[in-house]
Amino acid sequence: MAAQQVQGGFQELYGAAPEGVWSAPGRVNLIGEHTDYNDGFVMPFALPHTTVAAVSRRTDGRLRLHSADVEGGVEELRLDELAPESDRNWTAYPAGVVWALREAGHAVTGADVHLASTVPSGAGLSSSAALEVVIALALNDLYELGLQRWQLARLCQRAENVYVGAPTGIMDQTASACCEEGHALFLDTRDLSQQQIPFDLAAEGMRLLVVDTRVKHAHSDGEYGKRRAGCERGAALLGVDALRDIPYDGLDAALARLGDDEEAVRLVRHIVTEDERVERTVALLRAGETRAIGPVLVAGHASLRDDFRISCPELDLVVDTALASGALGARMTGGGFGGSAIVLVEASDVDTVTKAVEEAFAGAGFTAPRVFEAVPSAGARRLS
Ligand code: GAF
Repeated sequence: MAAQQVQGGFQELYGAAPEGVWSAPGRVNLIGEHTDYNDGFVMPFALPHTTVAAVSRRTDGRLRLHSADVEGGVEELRLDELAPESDRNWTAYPAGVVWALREAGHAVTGADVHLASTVPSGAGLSSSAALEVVIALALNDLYELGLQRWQLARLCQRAENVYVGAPTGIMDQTASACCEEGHALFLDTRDLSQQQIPFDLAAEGMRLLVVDTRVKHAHSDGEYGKRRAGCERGAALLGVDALRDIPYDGLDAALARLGDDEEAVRLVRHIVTEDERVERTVALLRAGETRAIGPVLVAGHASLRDDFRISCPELDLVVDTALASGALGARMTGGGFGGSAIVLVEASDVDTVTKAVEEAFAGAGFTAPRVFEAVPSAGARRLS
């Protein structure tokens, strides 16, 4: 998305040039799903798809919002009237960030905003986090708040949890705020410590495809919250603060303690094995054994499908078809119940695997998927 275009759009709407233009990317998660609200490990990377915001400050306590991607004119909100769960529209995300900044004591007195995005929405690629983070970064710069990237991510998560009312973890906002080009982000969600892991598949003759199934997912729907509550219940039954505290070699003992509580057994098993899969993926990448992460991705999908039960027929079809047509690995990515899958392939197999998935979808009578290559890209930044 070109900065000049968004800058020009701002000028037309508000009659003056913006003070600056910022961008924040969507993400895909390589491995580590639903571990972030269990204090566990995740490993996302930023997409080249971004949300771009042209922004200027205001001093009159008003927030004016406009998106090139949404029908309708400028939305005007009063800062002193912002209230959690009062808004069910897209404006809740940027307004929630302003609310969270002010609630944390930061003197934000208003803003004019014009946005445009190339992050597909409802595809499990964190369009909401991109929208939150671009606003947080812009206001942090313009109001000279001095907040660090991880602090901006926390405030954005608070906006999403409290203002929007979706009980998500910290992965997506941190990915959008902190990822670096050519790297995946190994994030410990307990203390937000981060390691940038070089992840350049092209140099090794591979590609990572994203397959957007076009099945829309939504986090505020009840199933995500039910999984989260179920994990918290599992931790309480096992007497730990979070499921992160169950070591992988203590899993069998923990499951034995849960007895015939089948629901808790399934959720705990997914989280504990998924944390181990993230650590194994990091070790393999560090050892230069990139192709060996394929089976780890496949095991992650099986766990999400069978234990966590958040896959859907379209996601399973992508994974099964990709593997049957020669992919090195594949799994659903993100919150689940639709959205996207990722597929690790040899560069020479991209066309074969893509065609096989498209044909399988047509054969099953599903909406045609959108397939694109994901290249680890830059995190949020100021463009001008
Ligand atoms: C969604 C949430 F927003 C994240 O916090 C994370 O829990 C993810 O689903 C699943 O790993 O993207």
